[in-house]
Order: sequence, then structure tokens, then C-alpha cells
Amino acid sequence: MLSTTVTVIILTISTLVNDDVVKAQASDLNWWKHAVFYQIYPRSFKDSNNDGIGDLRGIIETLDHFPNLGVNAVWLSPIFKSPQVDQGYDISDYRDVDPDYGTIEDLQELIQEAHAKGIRVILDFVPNHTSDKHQWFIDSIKGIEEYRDYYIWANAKTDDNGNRVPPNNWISSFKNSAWTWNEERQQYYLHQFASAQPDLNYRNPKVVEAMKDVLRFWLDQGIDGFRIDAITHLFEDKDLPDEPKSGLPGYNDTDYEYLNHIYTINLPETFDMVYQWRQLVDDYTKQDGGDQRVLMTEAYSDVNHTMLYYGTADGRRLGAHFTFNFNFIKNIDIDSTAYDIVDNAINKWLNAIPAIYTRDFERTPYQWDTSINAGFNTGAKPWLPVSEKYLKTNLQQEEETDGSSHYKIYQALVEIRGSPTIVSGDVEVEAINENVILMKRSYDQSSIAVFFNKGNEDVVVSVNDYVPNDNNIEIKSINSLRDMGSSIDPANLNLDAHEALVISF
Ligand SMILES: [Ca+2]
Ligand SMILES: [Ca+2]
Repeated sequence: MLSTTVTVIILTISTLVNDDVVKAQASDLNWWKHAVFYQIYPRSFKDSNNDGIGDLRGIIETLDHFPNLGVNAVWLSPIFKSPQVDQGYDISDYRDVDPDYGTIEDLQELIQEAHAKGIRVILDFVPNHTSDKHQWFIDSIKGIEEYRDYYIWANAKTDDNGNRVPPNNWISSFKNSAWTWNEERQQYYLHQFASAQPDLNYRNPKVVEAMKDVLRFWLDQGIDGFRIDAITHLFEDKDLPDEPKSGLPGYNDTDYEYLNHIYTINLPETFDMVYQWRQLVDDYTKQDGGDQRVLMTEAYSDVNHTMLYYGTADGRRLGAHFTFNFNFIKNIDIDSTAYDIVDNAINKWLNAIPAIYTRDFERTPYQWDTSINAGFNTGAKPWLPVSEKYLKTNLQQEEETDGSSHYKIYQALVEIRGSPTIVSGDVEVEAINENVILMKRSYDQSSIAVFFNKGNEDVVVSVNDYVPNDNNIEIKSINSLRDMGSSIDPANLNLDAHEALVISF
């Protein structure tokens, strides 16, 4: 786990030209290049009114946690009004906060208080689909002129037996047909996700404008940017052609993987829309002044497509400020060798562009301290059970312990990440052997290197080519038995199983 943390932190550092550091100090247009982002899952973070569900006031109460940790920006998973069919990614009102989380006034207060503490606030933007409870969809079903073409409606086809069938073979990411019949409208509507999440029709200029208005609405509330959800699915081929079979073994015709999604993901129009949104936030920043508002995209795509989300290859049009790198998750697993990790995940990415990447794996309530329900609330049954480990594993314990803790290691990593060597240094990534990975950054006579042994056995390696005899251990993983401030012997570096070290020289 810790070695993962080390990798992620070090790789989050942009390969900035040196001038950027100077510029960043003079102007906050570049703040996002150096910031550490923290994803908050509001439902599980802190429950202020003891109803079992984390909420915005809970986040307000705990804001000091972030500067203490070294975090400068928080991204909130969706907090908008939603029937919660898909964890809030099914939005029934883009301009209001779900009562589970509080009110729009709470959000305004959260933004103000966060800004006062130097923390930026990023909201989730879910443009591909609304909830089927959104008024737009209700009016679209009724055929009300303004909203009739807000969604992707198509007539049924008839099979050889005279049965009604969907207009094509497209499959939802959540399995089965991507089309659901609507009795009232007597047509099918498209949903690339759940049937309760009808896809918006971005070929309708009214939809494009309405969603741009949503972005402006939140910018007017003072937020610092958006993380755009499920962007790859925005546009579909307007002629609705059948998709070819993928030929992948082990899937049947109800599985998403059964088809090769050439007509439903990464269409050129989708990239164009991201460029339009980037123009919108840039124009807003220019007109309103203040710091750069940012766009981040989530795109489960190959590197070439992912790069297009940053902008056109000729650089004439800009896209997202950064895109999450899912190669860390998709291209490697626990059995990957150091060579696999360097080749498949790190270099593929560094050869393109590095970006900030965070991800939470746990949705159970946050473990603050040893009080009831780990301090998530004052005793009401939380919406998900609190981990039984909380008496031993909680923030307070990790902060107050005299020994090492993941919290302290994370803090130290965030701090070292701000050093000029890490911010501006040249980067070198090597697999020393099957299990040992080296990442090194050098800038102006100083270097910082990270070694970690991902293997289950201890190992001895020679790293003379990378590290001089005169070196200092700055940070060590929680399992490491070394003394802080001691040095390693580069001719004979003995790394325990899963040991990770950050060394300066
Ligand atoms: Ca609550
Ligand atoms: Ca779509």
C-alpha cells in the first residue's frame, strides 16, 4: 500500500519547465500544476446532524484536516439532487444540493470557508446523462417542444417474429441493451449507463447551452473547477449503426465487452465539446479575474485518446487541464513485475504527460478517532457500517503516535513534493530488477530518489549508477527498520519485502 502511495505521489509531479515555478509564485493561474487534490466522498466523510449520512456541514467542520495534511484542493463526489440510483451520478437537478448533504447555502459556506483556509473546491460535473427523474426527461417524455429532443429517442424496430426490438445492438456499460422502451412516448431512449440515466442529446444546441449554463452557475458560486465524469460516452454516432463484435472470449451478447464500441465512445464531437468547455472556463477566468478555474476529465481510454482530452495535437485548442491516468489501475496488478510497471504504466504516461491522480477505494465512513462510530457522527447508524478496525486505525491515532504512521508518511511525501527538485527536476524511471523500481528527479545539483521493492522477499541490488555514497534517507515506508537520517550503501542496497525509501543527495 505504501509503495503505491510513493509511486502516486512522485508521479503526480508535472514535468514543468523551470520558469513555471517562478510564474506560479507570481500568479495563481498555475496553482493546479502544484496542488495536491483530495477526493471527498461526502456520504462517508463526516455526518454533522447524526442522521447516518455524511454531509456538507460535516466537511465544513473538518476543513482543517486538509491544510494539516498538505492538501490544497478538494474534489467532492456528486452532491447534487439525485434519487441516488448510481451514487449521485444520476442527477435530477444540476443546480441544487441533495437534502441528504444539506443546502446550497451550506455549499456556499463550504466554498467560502475552504477558500479562507487556502483550499480550492472542485465539483463533479456529470454531463452524459441526467436522472430519469430530471424535469427535462419528464418533459421530453411528454414531447413538450422545448425538451422533445433533449435526449436520444429512436423508434422501435420489428424482428422477424413481429416483436418490438431496440433500434440497434448497443449495450449499456452496466450490461444489456442500452435502450429502454418508454410506453408514454412510444419510443426507445438511449442510456449508456443505467436505465435510470438517460443520455442527453448533445447534437441539440439547446442541450449544449443548457449544460454550459450549469457550468456558469457553479462558477458563479465560486467553485474552482470541475471533474468531468464519464466523458468518453458523451456523443454517439447519429445514424445509430450496429457496433461490431469485439471477438473477446468469455462474453455473451448482453455484456458490454461483447461489442467494439466504435460508435459510442471517444467520438470527435466529444473532444470538441471538452474544448468548448475549456474555452468557457478560460473565458470565465479572464472575465472574472482570480485564479484559474480547472477542468479534469475521467477517461478510461488508451493513451492516444486520453491525450486528445488535453487538446488537439497542434496545440491550437485546449481541453482538460489534466486527465486521470487509469493506466495505473488497468495496466498493472499485484503480479506485475517492476519492468511491467515501468513500461506499461509509468513510461507510457510520462512519454505523454503526467497528471495528478487520486482515487479512493473505500466507501465506509471515515475513521476520525476512537469515539463512537469512529467520530463519523454521534451514534446514529451510519449508511455503511464503520470498519471494526477503527479503534486501532484512525486519524487521531496516526497523527498523535510517536512512531511512524501512514498519515505522517503522507504528510512528509506531500512536503517533499513541493521541493524544487521534485517540482522542476528531470525525471528518470528504471526497473532495477524484477521487483525494484527507481524513480529519480534531479535539479540544480540536488536529487531525490525513490526506491521500492514490490516483491514479497528481501532483495539486494547495486544502485551505484544512480546514487552516490553520500546520501540521506528522508522518508521510509512504515515497515522499514532503518534509521531516519541514515544513509544507504548504494553498492549493496538491501531492501526488505515491500520496503520503500525516499533518499536525497
Ligand atoms: Ca447527515
Ligand atoms: Ca452519450
